[in-house]
Amino acid sequence: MAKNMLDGAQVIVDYLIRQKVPYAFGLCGHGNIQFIDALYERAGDIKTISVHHETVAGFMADVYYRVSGQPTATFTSCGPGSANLPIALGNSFLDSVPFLAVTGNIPTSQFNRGAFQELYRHYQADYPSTVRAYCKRVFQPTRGEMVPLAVRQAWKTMVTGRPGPVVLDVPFDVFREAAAEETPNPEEWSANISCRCGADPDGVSKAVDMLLAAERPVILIGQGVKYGGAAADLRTLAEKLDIPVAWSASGTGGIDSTHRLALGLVARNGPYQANHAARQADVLLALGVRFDDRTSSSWLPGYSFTIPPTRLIHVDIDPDEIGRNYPVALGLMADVRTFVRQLLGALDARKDITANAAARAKWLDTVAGYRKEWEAYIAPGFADEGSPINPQRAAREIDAAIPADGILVSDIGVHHNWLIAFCKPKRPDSLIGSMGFGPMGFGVAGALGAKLAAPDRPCVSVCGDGAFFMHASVLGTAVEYKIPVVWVVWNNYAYASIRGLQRGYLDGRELATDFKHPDTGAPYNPDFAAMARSAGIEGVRVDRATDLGDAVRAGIAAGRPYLIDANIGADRNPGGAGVWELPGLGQSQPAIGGRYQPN
Ligand SMILES: Cc1ncc(C[n+]2csc(CCOP(=O)(O)OP(=O)(O)O)c2C)c(N)n1
Ligand SMILES: [Mg+2]
Repeated sequence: MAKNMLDGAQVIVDYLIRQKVPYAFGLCGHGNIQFIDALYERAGDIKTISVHHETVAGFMADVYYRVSGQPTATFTSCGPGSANLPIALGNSFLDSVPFLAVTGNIPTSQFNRGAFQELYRHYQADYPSTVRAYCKRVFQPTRGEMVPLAVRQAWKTMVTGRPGPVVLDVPFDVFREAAAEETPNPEEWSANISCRCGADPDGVSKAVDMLLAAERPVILIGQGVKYGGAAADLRTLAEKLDIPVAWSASGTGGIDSTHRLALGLVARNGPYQANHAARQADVLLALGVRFDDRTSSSWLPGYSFTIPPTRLIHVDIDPDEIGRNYPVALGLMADVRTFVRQLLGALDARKDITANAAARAKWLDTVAGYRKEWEAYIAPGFADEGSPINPQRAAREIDAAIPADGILVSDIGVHHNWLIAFCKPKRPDSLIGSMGFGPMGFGVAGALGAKLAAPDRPCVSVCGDGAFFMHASVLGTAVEYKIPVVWVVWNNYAYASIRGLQRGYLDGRELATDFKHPDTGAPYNPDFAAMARSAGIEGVRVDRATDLGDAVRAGIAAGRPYLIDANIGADRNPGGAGVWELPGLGQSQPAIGGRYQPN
């Protein structure tokens, strides 16, 4: 190599450092040892975290971003190593979270010869086809000199517009080929690009007219409000117009859930006041939310929404999400924060914004009535002292034990449904979950990323027994890198969310959904607390609701990795005011209230 030349791997690592990436998460293989060598050279500037399953690396990178706003990188080898990554890519892609996945591939000189670990039967070195549906974009430089362009374009694509994970697939020889004397300068290529585009000014004024004329307005917030940094402005807007705010699962925490205008989650398991207000709204202002089936009661009119006659104002940075599932009275492509600021500016310019104040006050009273009905409906669950622990009570005990600045990362399963229904998050990152792809393991591993992003804040993972067993390798990673997270294993001896579907829809024909001892038929699971201890982590078992909060507090106070094996009942599902119907499996009914039919 010519003097002063950086090779492909060095260019990528240097570029990451220039983009202030503090961590690279990954797992070795022959396909990426040269990249790891470049990380070795710069160990003082970027820390390498070696995990025990590639998915863990992806989930850590994902949640690191959700907490800090800083994208990081993963590194995986060719063939199976990178084939373990698409679950994490899909998760981040559907939840619009950026990270740069540096994947190794076979040497270009061996393309299409069927070398060890080459996917070649359809096209040479074909990892890009594997991940095309799972990420925002794939780059595959095939000469060293292509690397600087690829890395800067990959980064820019990842962070601009609607963010998402991007794959940089690098053949073995390209890591070591001369690439450039200098890396591209982020100041020139991505740091100064703003995607904070506002909405068309006519659209802003129409939105103001519609909101001021509304008698039963509701604001619905999604993830765009949280990751777009719009929470503070959103609150100002809601207070200024006295409009109640509901959220999708991904929008949870976009407004303090104890705020007087906070309605709650719109979903099957969402409270009466949230679903019942949203479906009666005359104007619904939807901000950075994509109306998936979970948020929209499977799009059945009259449960979560009734659009039309509700007039929908839908604002999103990605116009593909506008008009996907509901007709719009007004659709505006814009960054949510910029749009909310535009609205606030336009409202300041209006002389009188109180025209409908009496109707609005009546609407808030009506909604308060729904809230009372909901609170009476859920009250008994909090008083249950039985063992196994009542799941509603468990959610409340765990939530109450985590300090206001704490971060709860949930996994996927029935425990997640309980948590999003009964936790009271105060900040945008108080309760983190995956709602697009929903891969098991997200919360098991994601909590490690959360703790690295916020070392001074308590980080608790609440995960199913199924998911924890699937990804128990995290215990080792927490020990090796001294990452003091608390795992609460929501142990219900089953893939309970799926068993619940068999019970509810398939006449209880249960198969392949619970964990049983082969001889006794008794519920079976490994002893998770002992498993933690075998890894050098403190582990305790909790069987009673009254002990659960203390266990969580003790785990947080320990300042070391800690595991709580919590024995939690699975015989009930979190009921709410919406539905989730799977086509062909019959009709669902909400647990409270019914279908709304406008006159
Ligand atoms: C990787 C992966 N495999 C399968 C599923 C389908 N799935 C969704 S929830 C669930 C059950 C999870 O069981 P557990 O972790 O014990 O959580 P629980 O529902 O019991 O709270 C399954 C299998 C999934 N989401 N992700
Ligand atoms: Mg379970």
